[in-house]
Amino acid sequence: MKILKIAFPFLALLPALALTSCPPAASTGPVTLFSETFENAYDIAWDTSSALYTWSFPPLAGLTGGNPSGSGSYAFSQFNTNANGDLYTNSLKYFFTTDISPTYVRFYMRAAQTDKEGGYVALWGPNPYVAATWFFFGNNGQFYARGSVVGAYAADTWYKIELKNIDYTNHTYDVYLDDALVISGQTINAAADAFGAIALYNIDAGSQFYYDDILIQQ
Ligand SMILES: [Ca+2]
Repeated sequence: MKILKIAFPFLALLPALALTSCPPAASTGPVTLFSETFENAYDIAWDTSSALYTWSFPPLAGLTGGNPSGSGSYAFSQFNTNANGDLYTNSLKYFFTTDISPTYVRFYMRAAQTDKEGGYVALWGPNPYVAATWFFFGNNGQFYARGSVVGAYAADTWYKIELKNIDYTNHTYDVYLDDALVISGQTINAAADAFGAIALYNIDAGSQFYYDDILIQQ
């Protein structure tokens, strides 16, 4: 009887032990690989070595219009005072600790004008960091995603841009503007089978673009 009394409580624990010893169920939610809200200046350690831009964090309250930024009280402003020809190598950039293969990228953008090129969000492939794909505002009032027109844009208006279904086998993704699918199967540079860095930059002198809530998930 003594043995039974001792054994029974132990046996009663077996189902719990069996459950905890199982491998965890596969996660069904997205995993955030990168997030920048600009709520306290920079959330992450960007490479800010370039001296070609004026960078600031203006309150969102003074930046109305369009699809409101995702959250928070501050945005990021990139103003270019230099002559044309600023290169993406002089951008605000961040090199991922390890190469990433996200399936979803989201950011909010606002242009202060429609006649200047800039507001780039570029994703580079792994080292040597070939440009994999990029989004920007053209100097003709049109959005672009790696050479494809996304649509017309207005000044002083926030837009929500999403890259979905990023496919590293076929090197394609879908572009959403304010929750509407605008380009299906946009291409990524075939040499890039992952992303090694992200860069924000302008091209034209006197251009100002606002960014907020950059999110990269897998
Ligand atoms: Ca913010």
